[in-house]
Parts: sequence; structure tokens; C-alpha cells
Amino acid sequence: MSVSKSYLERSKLHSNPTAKAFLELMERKKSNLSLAADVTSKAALIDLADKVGPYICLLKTHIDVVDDFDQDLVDQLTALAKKHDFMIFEDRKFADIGNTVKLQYSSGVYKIASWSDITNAHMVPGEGIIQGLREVGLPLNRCILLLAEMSSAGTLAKGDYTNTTVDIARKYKDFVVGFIAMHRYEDQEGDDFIYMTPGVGLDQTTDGLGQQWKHPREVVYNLGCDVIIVGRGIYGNGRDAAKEAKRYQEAGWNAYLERIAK
Ligand code: 5FU
Repeated sequence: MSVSKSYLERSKLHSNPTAKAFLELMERKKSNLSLAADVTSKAALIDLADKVGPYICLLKTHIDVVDDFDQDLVDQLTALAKKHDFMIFEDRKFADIGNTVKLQYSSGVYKIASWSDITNAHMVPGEGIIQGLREVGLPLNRCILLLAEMSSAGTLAKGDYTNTTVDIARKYKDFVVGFIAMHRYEDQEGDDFIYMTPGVGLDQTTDGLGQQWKHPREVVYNLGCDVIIVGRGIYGNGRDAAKEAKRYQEAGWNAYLERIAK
């Protein structure tokens, strides 16, 4: 059962080089914290990534909200990823036919495949979306997560939709390495998916716009997820982002240690 194995043990079960390196990184850095850096200027994004960098395993971006995006931003973020030892996850949520997502992933203003270690996709269009992204991403050693569930109130990603998403992921394990999910699903022989969970907060439970925040221990220990994704809990309301990130890193890591010791 992968829920009780260490991240390091699990790294050996992956054929995708990024998934393997990511699990090793988590163990080395003692962090299962991903920062959701939803800020709208290049300077703010770089500043936040540099401050919080020492505490995270993964920087999650929404690159299309940055007003003054340019290639230099990508260069600076990838330099910070090296400096602080984290990976980058563009939370693009692709949702179109295979041919279109190939273009969206490789080209345009953002050229996501050229810099984002991990990205993600909805399964609404069917398997072709994975095939399209895989043609671009696999030669670059990239990987994706499927959105099997969402954290927002009233999400339609549930039940049969979630189950089918997991079944499809099993067919593309060289490229689909995990899920955006609200809990861990039952393993089948040979499964080792990485579960990343947004909607995590220590101090508040909702934002008034449908977001629902859970405690890191609930997410990692009780629900068996691997990575906590935290945004406003770290940088919102004028918070000291480095101090809050340390607090979330400790909460997430302690919950993981408790889980593997069970
Ligand atoms: F797939 C999902 C989801 O189901 N819920 C989310 O909140 C993604 N997210 C992202 O996680 C969302 O787009 C934000 O970037 C982040 C959560 O930020 P918060 O400030 O911690 O609520």
C-alpha cells in the first residue's frame, strides 16, 4: 500500500523521471508543501517564490494571471527552482481535444512544456487529451496530474467521473503520475499515484467564493494525500509568507511522518 510507504521508497516505483525526482526531492527537503502563488505581477511572483522557496517542494503557478509575463520570468523562476530545490507545476487545467492541447502546451505566449515540470488536465474531453499532452511532454520528461476531484463546493468531478478518471490514468502511467484529489483512492496492483490536494488552510475554512479549506493533518494523515497545496493561507491578508510557509511545511511533514509510522 503506497499510503504507508515513504516518498523515497515510492520514488523507486516510478518510471517517469520527473515523478521519481519529485518524490526524492520531497524526502531530501522534508517538504510536502506546494505554494499556490496566485499573484499578478512578475516582481511579486519572483519575490514570493524566493521567500517561500526554502520550505516548498513545488511552486504552483497560474502563469496567465501575471500581467507582465515574459521569458525572463520563466528564466528567473527556473533559476529559483535550482537555488531552492523545488519543482514547478503550471496549474493549466487543460480541457480540450488532443490536437488543441498539444498546441496550448507547446506553443503560444507561455510555452508551458518548455519550463513546467508538471501540469494537469481535466478528463472531460476523453483520453485524447492525455495522448496529445503526452506527445509533447514525454520527450521532455514531463508528467501530468489528472483532476479527479476539485476542492470547490458543488464540483461535478465526483462519483463515476472520478472513478473513470482513475481507470484511464492507469493506462498512461509513464506520463500520468497522479491526481488532484480530495482523498486517496484504493490502490490496484502496481499503483503508485501522487495525490496533490488544494483547499488547505490552518486558519480559515472558506473564502466566500466556493473554496473549502481543510487542515493539513486531515489531508495528509486522515485522507492519505501526498502534497498540500496552499495559497492564501501563506501569503494572504499581509501574512509573513516565509513564516507561514514554515508553519505549513512542519504541519504537512509531521502528518506524513505520523502516517508512515501507522
Ligand atoms: F484543482 C484545483 C482545485 O480543485 N482547487 C483549487 O483551489 C485547484 N485549485 C487551485 O489551488 C486554485 O486555482 C488556487 O491556485 C489554489 C488554491 O489557493 P488558495 O489560496 O489556497 O485557496
